[in-house]
Amino acid sequence: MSAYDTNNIFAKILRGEIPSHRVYEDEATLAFMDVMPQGEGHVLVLPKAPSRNLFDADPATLPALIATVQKIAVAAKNAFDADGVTVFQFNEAPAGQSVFHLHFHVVPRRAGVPLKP
Ligand code: DGP
Repeated sequence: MSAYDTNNIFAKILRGEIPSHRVYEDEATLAFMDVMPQGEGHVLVLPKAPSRNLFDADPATLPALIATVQKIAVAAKNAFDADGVTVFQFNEAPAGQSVFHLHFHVVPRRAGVPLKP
């Protein structure tokens, strides 16, 4: 596995070097809207700690991360009057990861509306 790249796009967003539509932030995590949403209200949730994905993440950072995923899932369900929420996460390119800073996808879902590819 490659080392963490400090110039990945989410590292730049975390440093404020490129814009994002932030919806939540605390000392350990950040959440912002996905620019290529697979559904209305698609949010990305990141730890501020630099980890490429779950394989190199410090376990100590994970409780705060999953707590923010839960906050965003509840808020997104309410904000979009959703019937449910899909949460997913990829590790390494063969598994679908394209940005190499650990993140969770949180997507509000409506009955009968599939995710966009
Ligand atoms: P993945 O690494 O496959 O889990 O997905 C990365 C996601 O990041 C993808 O849904 C698109 C999104 N994305 C890529 N570049 C940017 C960006 O510059 N800003 C935002 N907000 N999202 C991005």
